[in-house]
This record gives sequence, structure tokens and C-alpha cells, in this order.
Amino acid sequence: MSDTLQSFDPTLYEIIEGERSRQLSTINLIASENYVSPVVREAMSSVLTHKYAEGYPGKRYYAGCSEVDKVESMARDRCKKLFNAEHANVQPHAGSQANMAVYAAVLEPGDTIMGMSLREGGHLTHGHGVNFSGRFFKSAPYAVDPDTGLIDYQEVERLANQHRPKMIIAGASAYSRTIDFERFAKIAHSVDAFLLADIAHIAGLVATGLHPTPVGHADLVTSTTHKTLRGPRGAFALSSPELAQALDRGVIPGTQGGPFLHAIAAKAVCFELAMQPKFHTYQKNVISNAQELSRAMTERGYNVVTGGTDNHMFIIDLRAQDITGRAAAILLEKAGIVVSASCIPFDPAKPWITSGIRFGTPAMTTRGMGLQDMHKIAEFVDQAIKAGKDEAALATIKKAVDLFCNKFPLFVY
Ligand code: DSN
Repeated sequence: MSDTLQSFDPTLYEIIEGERSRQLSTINLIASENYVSPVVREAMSSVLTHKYAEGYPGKRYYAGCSEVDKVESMARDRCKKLFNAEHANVQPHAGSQANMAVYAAVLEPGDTIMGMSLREGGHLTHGHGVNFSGRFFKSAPYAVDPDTGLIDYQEVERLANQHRPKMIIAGASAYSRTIDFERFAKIAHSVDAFLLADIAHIAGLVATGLHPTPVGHADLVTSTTHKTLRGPRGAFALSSPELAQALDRGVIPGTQGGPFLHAIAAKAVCFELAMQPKFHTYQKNVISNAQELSRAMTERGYNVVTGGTDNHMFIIDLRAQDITGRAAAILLEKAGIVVSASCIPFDPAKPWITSGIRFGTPAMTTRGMGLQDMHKIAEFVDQAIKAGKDEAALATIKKAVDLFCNKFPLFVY
């Protein structure tokens, strides 16, 4: 048997190399993506992938868990320290699974949940009808203020009193402003609901104190590890000591089987990296780059939802440019710029088409880009949108984007 992927499976190897080269040569503005440190990848590809360990450290359904128990305990301890939390579960495979585990922990099927609607910036797992969260639970979503695009806390309170949910979910996939978790907690607790804070997008900002933490306010917190937190693809959940047992049972046996110990080891590395001063500087740069890019787009005549950003992302309403989010994402990709189409609040377009695009700066900041580079990116984006269907013009922009990207390796400490 050959001992390298390149010699054993050259076709697959070439595809992976093709993806590496795509990543290197494109401007990635997908707000939920990032590039991990080589030490995170080293842990991800370790022998820990071989081990079954259903259960928790010290109480497993399998023998041979002495080393992986140390790995999971280390990851849990670092996660608790990073977020100043009293209990952490580091087993959820992804953000959706973390949310599912939380629902399994404290809800019964048919209970009412109240999350931000997908169209206004929420997540599928916050109660959307096509997702388990909207199928197994009654969903009473809240939106944002139609004029400002901001969460209207008075309206959330009114809806909470009207629907008496068992859980309120605070957190979003497309919301560029600070979330007031304390206010959400007051509303939730006034109607005897649990508050779940889903910080998947802003975890890196929360970990570094650049966004107010939900810990101490929310009953339960979930997050992914691969967005601003810059760790492996995965997730975790936090709770108070009172809900610790329910949360752990919500993960296993509630919704998952064997944990991915290789991913948990990589999460441990990610938590350690996130405690270093360099990570704080990185997160500050992520925010200042997002604010600069938002300003640069506004100066070029683009309408940024809410007028700017407090975090790592923002949404552009493209209706003035007379192009849909879907069409813009396609032509931007031809120019070497990767974005996600995004609904704008109260979007008249279908969710697959959309009227907006979402821009995020975590990935490009990891590559070492700074404020001046944000102006260059805005120029490329504007040129590409103006080029429209002119394939030759898009190809010319792509060449310039390639040259620009060549200056930035995938991971800069
Ligand atoms: N798919 C993620 C995002 O792009 O925001 C959320 O799970």
C-alpha cells in the first residue's frame, strides 16, 4: 500500500491541491469561514480519529479511553476558562448539533421556541419550518425593525408575552450589530423561558471581550469553533452547573453517538490559541477591517444594512445596483471574490435569489490583510459588479485579484 495520498489516490490529491490553490488565489469574504493554524490541522489529522469513546471522561462505554479522556478534559477546561463558563460540552459535531442537543436537554417536542427569523438574519436551527427546529417545535419568530434593521427589543418582549415560549434564542448568522444578551435574558426570564445564546458567528469576539458575553445572562450558550474562533469545523455548548447534566444528556444519548476526539483535540488547540494576546489583536483587526470595508463600500454608493457594523460582517442591499444577491455572488466568483448571497431584512426576493450579499473579514484578516487592503477589495468588488455580464472584464479583474492574493499566505500569525 502506498504511503502518501498523492501516490495512492492522485486524482483526489489533485482535487485537494486544486482547492488549496482556489483558496490562495481568491478573496474570501464568506463571514463564516476562516483559515486555521497548522497546529489545529495537525491535531485534526492525528491518530485520535481511530478511537470510539461514547460517554464522557471517566465514564465511557468503551475501554482504552485513558488518553482521550485527557484530551476531552483538557478541551473542556480550556473552553470553560476562555469563556469564563462553569460547564462546557465540547462534543457537538457542528453548530446545528449543538442547538439540537440544547433543545433535547430542556424542551419537549411541541414546545414553543422564539428565534430570529432566517430571512432577517437568524439561523435555520432557530425555528425554521424546513428544519427539525421548526418541525418538532412550534416556532414564533421575531424579526428586526423594518426601518433600522436593528433588533427591536420591545417587539421581542411583546412577542414573548404573546407566545409564552419555553425558549428564546438570541444570535444570528447575518446581523452586524451588538446583541444585548442581558436584555434578552430579562425578557426570557420574565416569561419563564430559557435563553439560548447562539454565538456561532461572534465567538472569537466574545472570547476576547470585543463583544459582550452572554455567559452569566443566558442559560445555555452554543457556538461553532470554525468561524471567528478560527478553530476546526465543530462546536461546543456551555451551561450553568444546574443545567450541566441535562446538557450532557442532550448531547449523548440525546442527539449524538461517539465524539470526534481528533476534532476535540483540535478544539483544545483552538481554545489555547484564542487565549493568546495575538488572538485579541487579530479579533480587533477583524472588526476594524469589517468597518473599513463597510465604509469603503458605502463611499462607492452601496447601501449597507444598518449603516455599518460592530462585528466581523455586514450585509449589502443590492437593490439600488439592480442586481440580485445570487447574480452578484456568481459574477463576483468569476472575478475571484467569494461571498454568500444573503437576505436583507424583509427581503422581497426568494431566499435562493436574495437582494443582498454578506461580507465578512475573518478569513482575509487571518491572511494578514489590513485597512488599505479593504479599499482594494472594495474597488475589485465594485469593478466586478459594474462589469456585470462582461466576461472579459471579469477575467481581467480575476487576474488582478490573483496577483493581489499572492501577497498573502493562507495563515499569518
Ligand atoms: N452557514 C453558516 C453561515 O454561513 O452563517 C451558519 O451556520
